Amino acid sequence: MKKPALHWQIIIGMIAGVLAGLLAGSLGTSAFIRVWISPFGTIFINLLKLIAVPLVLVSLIVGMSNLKDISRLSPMGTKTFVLFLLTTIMAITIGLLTVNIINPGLSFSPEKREELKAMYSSKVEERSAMAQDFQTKGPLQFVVDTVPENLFMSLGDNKRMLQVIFFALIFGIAMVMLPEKQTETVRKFFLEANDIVLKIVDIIMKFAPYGVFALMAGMVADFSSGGGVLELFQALGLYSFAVVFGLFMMLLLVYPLMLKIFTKIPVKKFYQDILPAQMLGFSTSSSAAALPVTMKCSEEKLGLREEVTSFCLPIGATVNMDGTSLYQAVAAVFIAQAFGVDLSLGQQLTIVLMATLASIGAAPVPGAGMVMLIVILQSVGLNAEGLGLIFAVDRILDMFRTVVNITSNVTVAAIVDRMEYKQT
Ligand code: DAS
Repeated sequence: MKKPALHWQIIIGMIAGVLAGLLAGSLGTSAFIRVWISPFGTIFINLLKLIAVPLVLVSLIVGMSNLKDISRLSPMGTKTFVLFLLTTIMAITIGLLTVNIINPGLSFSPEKREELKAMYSSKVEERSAMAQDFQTKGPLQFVVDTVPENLFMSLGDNKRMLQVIFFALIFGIAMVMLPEKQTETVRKFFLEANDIVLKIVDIIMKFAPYGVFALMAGMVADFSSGGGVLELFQALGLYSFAVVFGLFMMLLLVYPLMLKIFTKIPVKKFYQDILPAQMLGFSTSSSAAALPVTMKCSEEKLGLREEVTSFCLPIGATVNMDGTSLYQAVAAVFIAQAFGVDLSLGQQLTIVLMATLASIGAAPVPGAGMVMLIVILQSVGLNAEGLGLIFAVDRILDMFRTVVNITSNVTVAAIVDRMEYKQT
């Protein structure tokens, strides 16, 4: 019998994982899932992250070597960053509109607020420390962090993806500036290395359905056996609806409109072609882990040029996180509402600025958006205590916002590709 296509295998793995998690949660055997099933999910994510850095390094250098002359890079870079900023601000605006219409935080009773603050205060402290670090260094810290002090340290840490990109860009620029004769051996090396890395991606992806099964079973089992607080779930249900509704507005309105205006790619084909990357982003909650497949779908199915995808996608995975910025806007207002804090328009505009900076600084790994949210809360005078309200559903919402992050990056890459190569 012919095996179903990879994304169907991933969907089957995901559904089986949810059912296994629910069964374990209801039978009280979540410990079995955590001990014997979840490790395979971790191994799968680690394999993808293992290949993310070599892939970004090699594909960017290969992409740069395709730029016949250096003059191509600046127009492409300018178009890319303007589009990144445009989509991020649209995402945050949609997030603020959605949360101010649905008002999820107003469904809490006063006594509930006290109970929830006590329940979650411990978890919030550890994240506050990470965000405190960000605060003391200031909002431009992510610019300073982009310039690596030691390449091998950068290669060794997925959270330093921006530093790997920085090195790959300057390496590629220097290579293109030298006469082609002088660098043909190095160019050939990186071309062959790129083929090998993509082959490794193929091999890893054979395990995707099993890895996704393990990830989903572990996450659902934890969630349902947490003895959830019913009232909390009602408010969290509204909050989650506000986030997911805003994210779907991006997927169903903003990106299709941008594709129609700026490219000739049919929206249906676009979403069919990037579905495996979206599904992987959904189940791993990591744009970095899904990056290898995102690049593969963009080049092999959408037919985008390598010099565009290898420039836009790795950088986009790190600095262009529309889903994350939308979520941060909704979460900040939800927390303010739940704690009875009225945010002025000025404070909501501060959220726009901080959510833009925070989504640039967030790493493309699970839960990154949550850490940066503390910075936003503090920028509008809300204490990080509020994180406790949303801690239980963060991992689930992370899956949806990662899909939007990935979709936004491919949309921008498709537009830049069209603008750079008019003849398509
Ligand atoms: N999980 C992040 C990503 O990989 C998004 C987030 O944490 O908000 O895109």
